[in-house]
Amino acid sequence: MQRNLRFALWFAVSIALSACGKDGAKPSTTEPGKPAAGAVAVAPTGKIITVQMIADEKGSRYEPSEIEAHRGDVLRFTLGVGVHNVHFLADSNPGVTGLPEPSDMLQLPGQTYDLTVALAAGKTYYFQCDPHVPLGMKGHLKVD
Ligand SMILES: [Cu+2]
Repeated sequence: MQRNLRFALWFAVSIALSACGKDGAKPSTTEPGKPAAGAVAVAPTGKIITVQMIADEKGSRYEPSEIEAHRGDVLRFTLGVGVHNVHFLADSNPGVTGLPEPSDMLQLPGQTYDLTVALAAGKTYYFQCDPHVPLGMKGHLKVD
């Protein structure tokens, strides 16, 4: 009887431990950023505008955060420090069609995310970093 109880206890603990082991990192299911449905292809201008994504004692931010670009320019978001993304939020860009999909989270220093400007000219668009928008990590893209 005593032996059976001990075995039952061992068995229960083994199951609990093996269950814990399954809680490891799950593979990401997010897909790389791709143009939203309906986005119109634009002729590349060959111009690349680098936007640093930074987190330090001054806070989390884009540098620059106010960007002017032409259709066909490439915004090259480059990770400096931290984990950041770029999201042109539909709620903050009312009435705009063809907003780019949110980028993946950039996690490796030096990692880049290229976004070809395909939004309509003559407007200013809002974008943000989803985890850091409460800390003020947001910016505007003016398309000329
Ligand atoms: Cu961020």
